[in-house]
Amino acid sequence: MNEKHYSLDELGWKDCFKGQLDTDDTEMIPARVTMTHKGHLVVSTGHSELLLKIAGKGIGSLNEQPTVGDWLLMDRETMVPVKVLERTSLLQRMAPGQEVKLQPIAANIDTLFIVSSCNTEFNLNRIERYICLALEAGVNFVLVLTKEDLTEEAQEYRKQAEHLFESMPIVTINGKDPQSVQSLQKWFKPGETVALLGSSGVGKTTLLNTINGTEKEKTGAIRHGDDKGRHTTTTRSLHVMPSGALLIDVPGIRELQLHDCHAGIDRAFSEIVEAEEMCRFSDCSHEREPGCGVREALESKIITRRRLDNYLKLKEEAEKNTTEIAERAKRKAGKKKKYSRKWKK
Ligand SMILES: Nc1nc2c(ncn2[C@@H]2O[C@H](COP(=O)(O)OP(=O)(O)OP(=O)(O)O)[C@@H](O)[C@H]2O)c(=O)[nH]1
Ligand SMILES: [Mg+2]
Ligand SMILES: [Zn+2]
Repeated sequence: MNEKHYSLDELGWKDCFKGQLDTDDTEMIPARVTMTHKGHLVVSTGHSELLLKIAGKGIGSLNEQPTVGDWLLMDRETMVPVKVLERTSLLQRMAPGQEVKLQPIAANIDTLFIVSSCNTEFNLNRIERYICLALEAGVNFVLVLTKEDLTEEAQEYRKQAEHLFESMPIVTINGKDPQSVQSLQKWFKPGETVALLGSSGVGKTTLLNTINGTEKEKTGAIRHGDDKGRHTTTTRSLHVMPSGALLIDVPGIRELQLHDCHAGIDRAFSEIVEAEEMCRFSDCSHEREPGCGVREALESKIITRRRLDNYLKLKEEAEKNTTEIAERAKRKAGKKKKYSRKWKK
């Protein structure tokens, strides 16, 4: 965050958060999580920033694991966080690695920018994952295709993506060009929070810098040959833009594994759900059963094999992850993380 002072409204404070304060919460001050990094959080009250360390036996205990964009209530005297306010939205995924757990990505988001590039990183199945995530979380979403300046085929990429979700706006840009990123301005309303999500190297931080008119945040060249990024950004951070909107940049996502996303998946693949509803048997495997609506829809080209396969894959994955998380929650019931605090400035 910058050194400037902000009002709570400028940090994205809304009536729905205010409405959560009890009359005896007058000793509390709200603060927004502006950065998370390896066991640390930075929160801002608008006037000061505070570094919070997530510690095993720290002071204070929170009802939720906070993430960037969250609003916390802080004890005015001790500046210990006492509560994570109920979120308007939460983007979360299965944490990468062996351990079965959820990882909150960002909270209180109004619009998600799904960032992808006009190169070999572009992948319809992957974009569909982000669409499911956004639909499940109930946030607006926009597909932002970067690096249009490096190809003659930007319009081809756009055309392919147009079939993914009818009402999804698609913007092709050169993220390094201030003129080009102007086309995103309509989503930058004062106090509204926009999150940038996508693979490493697609240009999330570049976009942030261009919109901000600075080179403040570090960016990194992608690899020649396979267009893969080098995981340059390692923190999740929230920035106040010149327009008054708040922009969240996060590290590139290697694998967006979905959890408990059934409603989102069904909405993202509504033509497949409709075809399934035509199957004679409710547990139809769409392989050999008579009266299969899905096979019929495939034959008459109402649905595509790629979409069907991705839908079935995502459904199975969400089912498996939801079950595993529920089992783990049962085992871990009762345990809470502790927080200690230290003034940053
Ligand atoms: N020509 C061109 N280069 C771009 C564009 N967007 C990003 N780049 C370049 O792509 C590389 C990666 O950009 P970053 O902004 O670091 O990508 P990122 O998505 O933040 O990557 P991680 O932090 O690793 O997740 C940098 O060399 C940028 O200069 C674009 O629209 N056009
Ligand atoms: Mg980055
Ligand atoms: Zn069937």
